[in-house]
Amino acid sequence: MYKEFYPLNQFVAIKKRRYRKDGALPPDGFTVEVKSSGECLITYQSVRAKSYARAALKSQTIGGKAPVMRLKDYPSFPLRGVVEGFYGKPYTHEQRAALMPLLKKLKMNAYIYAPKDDEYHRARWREDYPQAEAEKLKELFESAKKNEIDFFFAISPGNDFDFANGRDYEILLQKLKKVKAMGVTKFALLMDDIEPKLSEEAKKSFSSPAAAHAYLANYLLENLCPASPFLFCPTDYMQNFDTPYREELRKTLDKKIEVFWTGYNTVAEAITEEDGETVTRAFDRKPVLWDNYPVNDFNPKRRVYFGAIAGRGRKLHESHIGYIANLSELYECNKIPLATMADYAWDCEGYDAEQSLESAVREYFKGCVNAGRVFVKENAANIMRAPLRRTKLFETPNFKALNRHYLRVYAALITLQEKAPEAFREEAKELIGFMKTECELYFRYQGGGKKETMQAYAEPLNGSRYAPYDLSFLKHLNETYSFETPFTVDEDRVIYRNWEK
Ligand code: LTM
Repeated sequence: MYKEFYPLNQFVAIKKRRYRKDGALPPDGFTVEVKSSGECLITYQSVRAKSYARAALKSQTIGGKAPVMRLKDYPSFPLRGVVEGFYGKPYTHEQRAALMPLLKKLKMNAYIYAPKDDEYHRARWREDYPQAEAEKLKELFESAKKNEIDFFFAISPGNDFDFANGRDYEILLQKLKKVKAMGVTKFALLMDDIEPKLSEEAKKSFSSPAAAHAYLANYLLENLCPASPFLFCPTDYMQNFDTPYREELRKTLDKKIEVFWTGYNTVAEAITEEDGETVTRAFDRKPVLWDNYPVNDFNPKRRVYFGAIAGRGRKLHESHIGYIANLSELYECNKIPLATMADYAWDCEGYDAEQSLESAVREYFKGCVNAGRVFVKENAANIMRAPLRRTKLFETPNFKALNRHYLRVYAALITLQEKAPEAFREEAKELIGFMKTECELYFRYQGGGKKETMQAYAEPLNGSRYAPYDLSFLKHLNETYSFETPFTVDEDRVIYRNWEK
């Protein structure tokens, strides 16, 4: 809840509101004080904090009356937001525009534009955006501003940037200056997922790729936006230990530049306070956590993650200045896990994964909450937390439990097809289709279906772009019948993390 909240059992109609800016409050922090006279004083650290304060007051007001109270709140992480940083089809202009008010509602404050498959962001970074695209970027920036969201434009030139060629520096700077002319003031240089190498010529000027990367980041900061926040994603973005690359950054990267890391692993199973402290020392600054969730551009690619964020330390805010969620290509499906990440980013100490997920489900699946809950449960497993599969129920077999399960899921899917938000129905169509087909297959199996009848299901299920987590039924069928075309059962992602010293 709020960091401080003292409501009295006395309700008053607000007669007069006064606002006062208070720079001494924590970033984006605010207070709301309602007196028994009906006078209300709101203090706020930033413009968006003023909006948060108003929303907090509104949420406490029932029937036009608010409790006499004192309330204080502020976020755990000063920088909280999302990166559109996945491999896959970039969002549409409309989706991005709709994302801004959503971020505001979630009390997030940053959007980082970094779609890996926007050619002008990565593969063709030297080229300017065509007029129509540039117009859209400008509009997007305006919409971010209107919603009090900090817009960071990121560029990924690392695949073929020639560190020995002054012209490449100039091309990059001029390109970013054109983006700056649209009003953008915050930038990011991303050097992730590249081969860190230097040409023979570049080796004459730089002792290592890290030295060249730091030089480029410093050059952009100095020439583009010396007084603005600047983010940098190093090539060594994961792992919780020091590396020669990090040692170089420590020495040469301008201290004003904020650095990303993704946790112990690219997709981090767990991130501890100790990790945060080690990485802070390695970069000689508090990093920004780029949390690769609910992104799903890695194997098993058919999964869509609906579960709550978990396994992130309660005190990571002490060693990080920011918390950024890397979204998935499935714009609409992000909304539930993102809401939990926003809760974590606002209050990592008080975060309750189950409660946060439940309120996200209630908010999103209005009118079909039970069905939404069943669907989310089937797709909640992730690298951080996964329930046991139904394998044992098939081995036993426990048909009573299995029948109950498949009937419940089937009914939920039908409800969702009728009542869930249209954008969700459209985007999750293949996943819902897979789950429904699997239920039908189960009913056939349970009714003594023939092998050929069941085999006919392999083609649609194997061809589906999306699949849920628990495919133990399909595995069981593969093991029971020797199908010509077995059902595809996706492998789990390998867990790297262990707690051995
Ligand atoms: O995580 C980082 C910093 N970079 C890439 C992302 O663009 C990608 O979406 C994720 C997940 O596959 N992995 C990366 O390495």
